[in-house]
Amino acid sequence: MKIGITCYPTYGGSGVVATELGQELAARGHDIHFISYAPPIRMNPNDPHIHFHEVEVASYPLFDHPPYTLALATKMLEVFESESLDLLHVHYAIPHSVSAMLARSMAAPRRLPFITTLHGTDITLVGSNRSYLPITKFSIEQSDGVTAISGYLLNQTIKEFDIKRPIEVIPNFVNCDLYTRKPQPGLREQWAPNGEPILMHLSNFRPVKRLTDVVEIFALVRAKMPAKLVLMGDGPDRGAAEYLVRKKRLQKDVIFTGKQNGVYEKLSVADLFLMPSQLESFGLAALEAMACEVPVIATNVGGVPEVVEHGIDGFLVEPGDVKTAADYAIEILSRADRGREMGQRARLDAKRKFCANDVIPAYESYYRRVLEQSAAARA
Ligand code: GMT
Repeated sequence: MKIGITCYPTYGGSGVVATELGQELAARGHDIHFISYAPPIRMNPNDPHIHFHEVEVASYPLFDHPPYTLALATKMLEVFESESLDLLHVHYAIPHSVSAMLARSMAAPRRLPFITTLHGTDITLVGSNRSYLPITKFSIEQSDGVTAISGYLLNQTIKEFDIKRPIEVIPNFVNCDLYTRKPQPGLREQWAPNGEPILMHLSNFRPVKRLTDVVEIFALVRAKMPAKLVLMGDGPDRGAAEYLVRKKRLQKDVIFTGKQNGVYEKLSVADLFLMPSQLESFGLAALEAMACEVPVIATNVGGVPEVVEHGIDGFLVEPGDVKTAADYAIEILSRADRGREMGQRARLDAKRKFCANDVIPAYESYYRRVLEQSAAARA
């Protein structure tokens, strides 16, 4: 198939899922055309089945906000025509599904079906905002296919938007061959020279991630035992976290790595992964950690319980309950065998439920179904 994929190319779960999906599909022989304002961060430009089409947004003094949605729709149509795309798959409803809807109208009477994948804040925060709700609801209803990345998100979408159309749950996934415990040589010694256990967090440091709770949890752990904290990623709450680290005099034990590539090699040196988010409709970073045999302490919110099984793959706590999270962390870290055992079970669960080898064929068969339905509707 020839598939156009649109996503946010920046550091964030939906962009990562869209890019990994494109790469997995390319490995299965499909031609993938990413359409966005910049190449997605994890995109492999050397794959002959992967192509990138840049959306150029012309500026003009009159435009306080250059109309990206329109430039994107035009580029989608252009790529459909030049590459004979079979379908468009957009990740994150706002504004991508609106652009796809416009592109499909412009392409008519030729067929350009589009699928929208809902990821989380496009529904739970942004989409339910008064300015965006009607258009998001409309573009979801108008999509030829809609998928949600967890059962939780499916239910939220139905509830918040009163959507009557079918939505398919296709969960996020991880490449289980790539995401395996394969530590980057020398990294553990660099981060924890005296063999201290390593706690890790990976995100876009947005307020929803509660990054300062990660530091609070670590401070409680560090008060009881030697340990190191590695914070991977970057974003708006980095300053607040750095301030808290200084205030608690933890500078020697906390490492800010910034944004990283090849995160599996870094996750693989961790003994524990922390994800104390206010809300997660899935929690992709937790899944990536689990695949690398790292047990997870996360919050019992949104779709997280569909990913992390309490007491098996790690532990779930209520948002803001840093004390219980720290107690669980100490329980895991003070007995190395406990952490290893949980980590191994976490990998087994990640493989059993969320392996790319199983999830990508679910997308392929969904694509085929949508193409058949849209052909039948036109006939
Ligand atoms: O809001 C974010 O944290 C980023 C957002 C995104 O779309 O980039 O993440 C959402 O999608 C991820 C990939 O499907 C999920 O793993 C995250 O749980 C989800 N975030 C939230 O629901 C807050």
